[in-house]
Amino acid sequence: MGHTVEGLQEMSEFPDPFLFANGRRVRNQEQWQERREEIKDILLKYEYGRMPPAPEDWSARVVSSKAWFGGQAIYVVMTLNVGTGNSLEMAVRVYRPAGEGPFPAVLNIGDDASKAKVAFTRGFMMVTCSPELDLDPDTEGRDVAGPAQLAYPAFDWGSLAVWSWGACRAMDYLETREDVQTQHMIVRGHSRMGKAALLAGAMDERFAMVAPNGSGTGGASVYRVRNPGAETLASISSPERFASWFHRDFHRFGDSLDHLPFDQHWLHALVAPRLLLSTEAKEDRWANPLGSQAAVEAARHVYQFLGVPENIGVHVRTGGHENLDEDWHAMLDFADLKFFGTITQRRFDHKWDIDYSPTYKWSHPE
Ligand code: GTR
Repeated sequence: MGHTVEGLQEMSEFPDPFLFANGRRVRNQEQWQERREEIKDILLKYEYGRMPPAPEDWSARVVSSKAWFGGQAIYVVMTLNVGTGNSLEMAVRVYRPAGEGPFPAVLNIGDDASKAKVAFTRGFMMVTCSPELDLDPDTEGRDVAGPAQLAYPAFDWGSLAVWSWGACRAMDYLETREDVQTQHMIVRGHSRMGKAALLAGAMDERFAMVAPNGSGTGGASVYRVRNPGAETLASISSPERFASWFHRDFHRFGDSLDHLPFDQHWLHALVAPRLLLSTEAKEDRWANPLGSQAAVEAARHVYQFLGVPENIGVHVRTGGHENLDEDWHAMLDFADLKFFGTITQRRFDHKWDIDYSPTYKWSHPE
C-alpha cells in the first residue's frame, strides 16, 4: 500500500465498508449509523457531488386526468414545483388502479407508460418523474448546467445526483397521498436512470425497496471487477462521454482506480437493511453484470451484520441491455415476497461461474 500526492491510499481490493476514516472499525449497529453518514459524504464528495437538502416548500397541481385501462385505472399528469421559490418544475405522472387503495407503488425515474400495465396487473401503482428532462436535461457529452444546478449554485452535483434528488422530491409529494402505501415504495430506473435510482434509494431511507435495472458502471456494479467488454470508470467519466453525470473531478480516478477510496458496494450498503434488487441481463456486458454480482456479494456483509442477508439480491435474465416486462416482474416478485410473503419460484441469487479478483479480506463484525 502506498500513497499518492492526493493522500489517498492505494487499494486494489474492495475498501472495507465497516472501517471508519480514522481507522476505527464498526462494532455495533449504532456505530454503523455513524459510518453510514461517513460513507454518504465520501460518495458524494468524490463521485456524485453534493446535493441540497429537501426544500421546505413544494406544490403539486394536476394538469390532466383521464380514465385508462378500460376504466380500471386512472392516468394523471401533474406538475411538481420545488426548490428556491418553487421555481423548479418537474413532471410527475401517476398511473393508478381505480380503487381507493392505498397501493404499493413504484416510482420510476423517467416516464415509461408501457410499464404501467405490468404494475397495474400486479396491483401496484406506478408513478414516474422526469428530472432528466426538467431538472437537468441529459446533454451527454455537452455539459450544460440544468435548472436545478442554476437554482443551487453552491452545490457541486452532477446529473446523476440531480436526477436522484428529483426522485426524492417526487417522494416528498407521494408521502402525502392517501392512496400510496408509503411503507411499500420502490424506487426504480433503467440504465443511467438506474444509477440515479440506486443513488436516490441509498441516500433516502423513505424508499422501502431500491431496484436499479442494467445500471452498470456508476450504478450497481463495482469499478474494480469487470466482465470482458464492461464499461470502465475512465470511459464513463471522460469529458467527451459522461463526465457531467458525476462530480466534476471524478474522471481523475480513470487512470488511478486503485486510489478510489470506495467502490459501489458501499452504495448498496447504504440501502441496508432495506430491500435491494439489481435486475441484470447475461449479454449486457457493457453494464458489467459480473461487477454487480461482486457488489452485491460484498454488500451482503452489511446486510448480514444487520441480520437480513436475504434482503439484497440480483436477478439475471437472458438477453441484453433492455428494460423488459420480465425485469419488472422479477422486481415485483421480489417486492411481493418481501412485502407480502408471496412465494415465488424466481431466484434472486444468481452467480456467474467466473472467479473474480480483487477480493477482500474483511468480513462483517461479529
Ligand atoms: C451508455 C452508458 C451506460 C448507460 C447507458 C444508458 O452509453 O455508457 O453507462 O448509462 O448509456 O443509459 O442507456
